[in-house]
Formats: sequence, C-alpha cells, structure tokens
Amino acid sequence: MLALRRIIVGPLALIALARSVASVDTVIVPGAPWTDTSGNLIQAHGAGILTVGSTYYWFGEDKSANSALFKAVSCYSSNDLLTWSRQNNALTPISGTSISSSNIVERPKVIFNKNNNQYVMWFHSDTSNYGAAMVGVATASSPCGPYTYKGSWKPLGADSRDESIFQDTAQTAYLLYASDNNQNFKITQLDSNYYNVTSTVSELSGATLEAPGIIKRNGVYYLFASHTSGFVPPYSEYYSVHISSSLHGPWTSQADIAPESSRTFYSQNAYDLPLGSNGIYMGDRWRPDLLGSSRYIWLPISWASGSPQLVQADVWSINLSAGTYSVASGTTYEAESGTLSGSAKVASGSGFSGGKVVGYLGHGGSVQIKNVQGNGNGQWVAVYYANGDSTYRNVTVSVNGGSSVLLDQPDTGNGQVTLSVPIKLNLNNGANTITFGAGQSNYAGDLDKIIVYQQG
Ligand SMILES: *[C@@H]1O[C@H](CO)[C@@H](O)[C@H](O)[C@H]1NC(C)=O
Ligand SMILES: *[C@@H]1O[C@H](CO)[C@@H](O)[C@H](O)[C@H]1NC(C)=O
Ligand SMILES: *[C@@H]1O[C@H](CO)[C@@H](O)[C@H](O)[C@H]1NC(C)=O
Ligand SMILES: [Ca+2]
Repeated sequence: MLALRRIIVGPLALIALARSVASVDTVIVPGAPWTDTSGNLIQAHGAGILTVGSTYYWFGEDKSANSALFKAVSCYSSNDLLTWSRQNNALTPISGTSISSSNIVERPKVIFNKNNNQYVMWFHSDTSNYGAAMVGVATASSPCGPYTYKGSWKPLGADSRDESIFQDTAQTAYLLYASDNNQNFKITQLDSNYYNVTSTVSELSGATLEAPGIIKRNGVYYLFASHTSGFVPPYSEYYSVHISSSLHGPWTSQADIAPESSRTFYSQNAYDLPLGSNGIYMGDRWRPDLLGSSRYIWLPISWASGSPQLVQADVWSINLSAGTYSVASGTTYEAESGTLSGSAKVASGSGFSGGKVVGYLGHGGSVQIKNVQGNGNGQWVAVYYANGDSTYRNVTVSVNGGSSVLLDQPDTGNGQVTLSVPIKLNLNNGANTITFGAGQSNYAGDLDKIIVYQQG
C-alpha cells in the first residue's frame, strides 16, 4: 500500500523509494547494530533458531531495559536470516512464578514435537543471583506462541545454568547444560513430549563448559561450548569443540574454533546453525554495563581445515539455496600511512598489520587516512584497533571534514591484539579523507588499519 502511493506521487518519490530499497542490507556485518524491519535494534540475545519450512524464527532475550532480569522472550521471523520482523513476544513475565520480572530467563530454545504437535521452549530459569539453577519449559501451538508456561525445576534434581536443546534426526531431543555448579557438562535426553528430561546420556566431568550448541555433520556431533566466564571472556582457553560419533560419547576435544587471543572475536556462543556442509556461529558480544547494546557476532563455521573454525569476516553473505557463504573482500588502508596530528604516535607490534599502529588518538591526537576510494552508495568500513583496557573505548570518525560519529571500541583483551568494529560511512564516489580521533577528550583505541568494503 505504502509503496503504491509513493509511486503515484511522482518521479522524486520514486527515487526515494529506489534508494530505500537499495539500502536494505544483503550482508551480515558482525558487531554492527542490527535492526529489525521496524528499524528497532533486534533484541534477541542468547539466541535460539527454529526452522519451519522456509521460515526462520529467532528467539532470544529482550534486554532493552539494560537489565539481566526477565523482560520478554522475543520472536522474530525471516526467510533469509538477514531481514527480521519482530512478532509478538513468545513469553513474558508471570508474577508470583519463577519467571516473574525479578527472575532470570535466558537462552530460550524452541523445537517442534511431532508427537503432540507442539512447539516446546526450554530456557535457563533462575533467580536474580543465579542461585536456583533451573530449566523452564513452555509450550505453544504456533512458532511465536505466545507460550504457556509449564514450570521450572532442576533437571534430575541437579543444577542447570547455560543450556541449549539439540534435536537429533530421529526426533529425539536433548538438553545440553552446565550442571553441578558449572563443573560438569551434561547431555540429557528429553521425554517423548519434550516436557521433561529422562536420563543423562553423556557427562563431561570437570569440563566447566557453558554456552553450548551442537552441529551434526557427516554422522559426527560437534559440541561447541565456551569455558565458564559469565559475561566477560577470560583471556585463554576460551573455546572448545568436542566431537563424538554418538551423543553418548566418548567426546574428544579438537582445536579451538578461533585464535585464543581473539576470545572468539569477543563473543560467546548462543546457537550453531548448519549451512550446507558448513555452519553459522551465532554468538553474543555481551556488554554487561549496557546489556541491550550487546551485539551479535554471526560468523561462518568452516570445516576446511578438518576441525571447525570460525571464519573471520567483517562483511559476508549467505546463499541459503546453495547452503554456502561468501566473505566479502575490501581495500585495506594502514593507519600508520595516514597523516598524524597532535599527540598521535606510531607504535610497533608484531600483532599489527604492517607491524604498526597509531596510538595516542583522542585527547589531542588524530590521524587522517587520505585517498580512500568510495563508491558513493554508503559502505561498510571495518576499523581494526587495539584496546588493552578492560572497558570500552570509542573513536570519532568523520568523512571529508563532516560531522563526526562515535564508534564503540570494545576491549581487545590485550594492547597487542586487534579486533574490528564496523561502521557504515557515506563516502563520495572517488577519493575521501577519513579522520579518526579528532575532537574527543578521551583516548581512542590504537588504530591499526581500516578495510573499506563495497557493500553497504
Ligand atoms: C520430571 O521428571 C522427574 C522424574 O524423572 C520428576 O521427579 C519431576 O517431577 C518431573 N518434572 C516435571 C515438571 O514434570
Ligand atoms: C545461490 O546459489 C544458487 C545455486 O548454486 C545459484 O543459482 C544462485 O545464483 C546463488 N545466488 C546468489 C545470489 O549468488
Ligand atoms: C567513550 O569512551 C570513554 C572511555 O574511554 C567513556 O568514558 C565515554 O563514556 C564513552 N562515550 C560514549 C558516548 O559512550
Ligand atoms: Ca597497521
């Protein structure tokens, strides 16, 4: 209706329409603010994905109140994993129960049960101090519900904190969970209704794993999990993969899915979705002081090396019909080749691109990167930086002397380790000058390089 009216209005409106259509994202940009079809930030942390026919449903924690307490389990739908429409909330607080607004509801996962024709949601159900350590279950007759709460309890009487649900091909499903004060990791089969657990099929004693997910590939189960860390990743031994030809084990560990120093690109696993012979890692970059601004880090999982590895990708796309992904390549500009002003200084380090970064940005220091080639259509630019603090920094970014935008720079765990954060810039067609760190009183992260992508 809206589009039709615009077309009737005249040629100017047509141009506006064409522009807005062209600006619909066709790429996944890990770490970017991700908005739904209404333009609101997607609030679906601790994701769970349900596939029904060709529709994907993304369930997650609505953290828009910047609180860990339960606000809602949101439900979004999409046909392409890129464009998400928010539907009704799947589950909302019920006062006087274990899922009141003063409790914790995390990591909702939904599977469909053919025996009873119900969608069954499992989640981590807890008190605000995480002392209750229970699972919760709710059911519905349609994907987004709303769901009817059935209850919260400790599975087989033991703790359950971070959890996920894995549905095997035979319609049997399993609860994957951090148990016994997060010491032992368990895989426990669900009953035929998916309402309760029956028996534990595997236990990884003393494994201290959380944030689990499983992908089954060529008859092998790959269990992805992080070591227990709460919202803040530790610096080493962050991720692990365990494989087995049976959910009953035994499980053997494989290489980490990302370089340890990257701390899984500063993210924690929420869900792992098969994509052809590869997979999609869906993680959260938790931001404890501003939970609603926690970003999503979705990356391809590749088995090219024999064991699953996250593919570092600033900008990438999915071909669902082919079951493939494609990582965009861009043009690199080293910060140290830019024009430094004020207190900005070049520093060396083997972890940096070209062996150098520009430090002391902000607080009087800035750097201009000149002759950056743009296409005039709005483009993603990945800003590679190091921030050895334990808190976020930020940097001002301005194009061709225009007004500046502030870009958040999460800590990188170490001043010699870089991460990238994306920013969408309107570059002119042809040469541009991008200035970093001007007009800010706080220090920005050390700038290593930028990569300019054609995609916007
Ligand atoms: C789950 O099953 C256990 C027995 O294995 C039982 O004690 C418990 O009451 C059941 N919980 C629910 C909510 O049905
Ligand atoms: C996706 O893959 C299919 C099958 O290989 C191919 O025909 C199609 O052109 C691809 N789509 C895009 C957008 O690349
Ligand atoms: C920018 O980062 C500094 C810390 O370096 C912080 O104090 C400040 O609040 C941040 N600004 C914004 C708008 O987030
Ligand atoms: Ca560099």
